[in-house]
Amino acid sequence: EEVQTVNGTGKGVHVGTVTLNTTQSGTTYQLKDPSRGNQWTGNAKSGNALYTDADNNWGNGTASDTQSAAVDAQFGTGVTWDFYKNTYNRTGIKNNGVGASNRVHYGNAYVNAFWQDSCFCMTYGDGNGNVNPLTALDVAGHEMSHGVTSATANLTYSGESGGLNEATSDIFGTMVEWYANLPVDVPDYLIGEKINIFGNGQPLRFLDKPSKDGSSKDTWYSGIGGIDVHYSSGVANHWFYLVSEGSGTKVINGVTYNSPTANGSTITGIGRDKAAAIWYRALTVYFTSSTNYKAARAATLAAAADLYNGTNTTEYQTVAAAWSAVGVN
Ligand code: ASN
Ligand code: ZN
Ligand code: CA
Repeated sequence: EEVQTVNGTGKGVHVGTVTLNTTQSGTTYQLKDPSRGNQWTGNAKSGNALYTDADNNWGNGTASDTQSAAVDAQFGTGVTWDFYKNTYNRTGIKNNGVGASNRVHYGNAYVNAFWQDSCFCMTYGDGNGNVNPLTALDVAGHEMSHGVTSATANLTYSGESGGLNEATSDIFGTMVEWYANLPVDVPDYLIGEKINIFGNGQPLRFLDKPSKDGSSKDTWYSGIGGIDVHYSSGVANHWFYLVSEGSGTKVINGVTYNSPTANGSTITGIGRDKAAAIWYRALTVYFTSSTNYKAARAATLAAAADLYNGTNTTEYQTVAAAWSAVGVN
């Protein structure tokens, strides 16, 4: 059977109307992207079978339509691929050109999503009431970035290194959302604002002041390695926001942020692109599986010196000041 790449269209629950590179096999289309390592999406309700379609027009944007969450997931893997490729020249999660896969509609009203190294795949639930699929872009970027972490520093998923692992996914999940810049998902420094995980519209996490979620920590303390990694991540998420945007109150795309400093300092941001580039270099060059917060400070300082011409720079000093502002000295 002759196989070729073709341009399809889709309508997702979260991403709206998008174009998708798909595969034509005979008279059938497959939700598989040969231009990005054959990344594909399957249906967990059908043994993770690859989605196929007769006219290459996928989904109607409603959660009740089985293809719509698949459009979100497939588009999310595509944007995440493009983000890593075009920002860091990383070709796929393992930087080997191989695409990952997605499984959508997992479980019943399952309110989570997860990455697994074993299948090189992400799995998404349909969320509250089976109408809030976890397939939003920041979640997709978060989950795929767990794959990048596994393939690089391999930060152990417990203790302080576990918090750094989680923060890495929140940082790059956020960067993926900014990279896509969709009109229906205006970028922010929030995680999970589109998936209504609590049923009241509150985001899952807040990067400017992580404690807004009621559990995450804004500041490092001895013993933070003993809490859930999704809460100890707050210290690095807070660091990322401060380096990007600075301390205090700021309205960005209509969202009001208010980022505190634990030591009373005032920080001026250097922009998210530089903050993320520093984190990416630290992750891929300096972090190891056992990196803790103290070591992350040293690693990001080394990365900033590499990228921005030494230690006598605004970038280097902002990295240092932001760590001090979150209690990592
Ligand atoms: N969605 C969660 C995460 O990516 C799943 C988990 O706890 N591993 O962190
Ligand atoms: Zn995670
Ligand atoms: Ca977001």
